[in-house]
Amino acid sequence: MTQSIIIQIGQCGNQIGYRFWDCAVKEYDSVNKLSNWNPSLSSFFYNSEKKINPFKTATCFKSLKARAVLIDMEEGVVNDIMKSPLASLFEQKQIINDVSGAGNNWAVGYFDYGNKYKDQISEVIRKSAEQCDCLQCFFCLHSMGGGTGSGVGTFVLRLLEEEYPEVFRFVTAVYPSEDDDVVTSPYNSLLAMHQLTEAADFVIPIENQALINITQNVSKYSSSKVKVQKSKSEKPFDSMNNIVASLLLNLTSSSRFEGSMNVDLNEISMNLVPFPKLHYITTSMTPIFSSSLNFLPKRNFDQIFTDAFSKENQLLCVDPKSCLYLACALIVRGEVEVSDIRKNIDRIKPKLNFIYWNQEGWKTGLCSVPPVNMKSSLLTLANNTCIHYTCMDLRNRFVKLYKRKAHLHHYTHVSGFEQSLFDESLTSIDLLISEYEKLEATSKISPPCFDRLKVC
Ligand SMILES: Nc1nc2c(ncn2[C@@H]2O[C@H](COP(=O)(O)OP(=O)(O)OP(=O)(O)O)[C@@H](O)[C@H]2O)c(=O)[nH]1
Ligand SMILES: [Mg+2]
Repeated sequence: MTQSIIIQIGQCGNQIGYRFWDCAVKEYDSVNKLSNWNPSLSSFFYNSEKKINPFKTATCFKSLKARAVLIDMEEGVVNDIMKSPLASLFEQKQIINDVSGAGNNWAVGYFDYGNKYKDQISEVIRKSAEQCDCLQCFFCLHSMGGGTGSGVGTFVLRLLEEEYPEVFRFVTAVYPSEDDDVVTSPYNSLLAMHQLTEAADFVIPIENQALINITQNVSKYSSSKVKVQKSKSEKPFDSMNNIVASLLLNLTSSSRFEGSMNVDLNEISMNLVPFPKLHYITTSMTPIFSSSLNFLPKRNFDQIFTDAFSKENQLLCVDPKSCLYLACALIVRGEVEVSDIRKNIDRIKPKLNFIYWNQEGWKTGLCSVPPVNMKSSLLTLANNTCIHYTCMDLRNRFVKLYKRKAHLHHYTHVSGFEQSLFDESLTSIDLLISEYEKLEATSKISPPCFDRLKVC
């Protein structure tokens, strides 16, 4: 069994991380009632007191600890986690925080806080790594818009690249919506993206706008069926973050549960990333439902499959069907027949454009344990040229500010920051866009005609 460490950075990273741990505990509990230490737990948890059965104590998770590192340059979110019902999963020594935050400024996060906490971060990660017999992946969770998420997040990524070059670096990054309240978020996102392109192995970009659209669709659907009561403890981002948490649970299901057709994360990444820098993966998930709903829309597996390829279920505001697939991976969970998966791939394939040299570019994993309260689920991961529309959109927002040199001085006065970093980041995203465009030009598809942010 291999292990992974989750590194959650900034408000967004920690809030998503919290939803992940909450859902992970519930998922394990639904499978083995958490009455015994089960080896499958070791991929994301360890037992801090080896002699004690973690679940036989009155407070059942007493010695069960998350393989996590919590980093935030503000105190609020991490303090809330340490007062939450899941507090016992984390130890103070897994936390690095400061008080004032990085003020929505990548440079403050990367240079000021990165340098200030470098040794401490390195030490905490080292201790977590030492708890693992076979460390396979780091999962970094953060926003692209905030100063800590984008700045400290990508600083940590560089540190991992330097200190653990053999361990996979997965990043789940939340991209700001167009009406984001952080005015400098296009700067932070572009500066961070430059680092992600250089130092990550696999990036799952998620747009907040797509999460908002999905949650609105779900609540429209559910309010037409039943009156939904929001629980009092539910926070504003919770339903959006639950979607990201489910994605991570599905993505890691094969490393957490047995399965005859389990696929390793390395295998997935190997199949999905034909060129090292083109590692931005478009994802979709079905079924999606609100945590406050206790019923599910009835969808059979064929419908789930169709839904997964529709633009409404993408976690980016894009339509992969109208662009070019370099490769696609499916992670199916539940009691699903392999023949049903095959049949659906054959059904959907004629509707998709695959690059000429990888017409059979499908990788399928099947984990027999479904998500809680579901019979089956499907996660799609695609390396698709549609990502360049997201990049272009971000680039345009960046240029709008940069042309006027708006807010530039907040960055240039940070020690270590050179204005040339803005230009390098712009060149980096331009290269990425042109690589995807060149690939798209190898196929006959015409550019999609849609208003990207309204597709969902
Ligand atoms: N999906 C989601 N987005 C979030 C969440 N919290 C913040 N965001 C988004 O993240 C961006 C702001 O980043 P934060 O994570 O709050 O900032 P930070 O990393 O704590 O950085 P500083 O506060 O600047 O030090 C904005 O685009 C927010 O809309 C969350 O819990 N979920
Ligand atoms: Mg913050």
